[in-house]
Amino acid sequence: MKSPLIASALLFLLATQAGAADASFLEDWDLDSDGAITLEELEKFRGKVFQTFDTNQDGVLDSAEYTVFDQARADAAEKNPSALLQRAVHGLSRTSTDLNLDGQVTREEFAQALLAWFRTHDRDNDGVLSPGDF
Ligand SMILES: [Ca+2]
Ligand SMILES: [Ca+2]
Repeated sequence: MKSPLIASALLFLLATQAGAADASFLEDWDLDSDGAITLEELEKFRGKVFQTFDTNQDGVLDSAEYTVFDQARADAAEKNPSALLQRAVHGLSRTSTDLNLDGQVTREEFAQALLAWFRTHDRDNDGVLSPGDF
């Protein structure tokens, strides 16, 4: 009688780790909620993305892991339709981040792509993404 219960508890834990935990921090990457994103906030966001979505912790986001990340960004943008989140849905798609097109996004690729994305949107080049930038 015990094992089905344990199995469902495990499934619940796995589902929670893979899914529900993700979207909230995507809404929170403007850590001090002032409507602007600094490079420092971007770096923290980057670290959290890898920690959260690299579920097998091998240092790359593979196709399945990236699909979860895509879905989490879309969900977050739906819940909180800020201009920044809308930009992040498309701007951080794997076609932008998988720079060598091998189907996997490494930490380095993600860092480069995120920085490029930041620079593209930081129109006045002050190192801060503020509402005037997008
Ligand atoms: Ca991985
Ligand atoms: Ca790659």
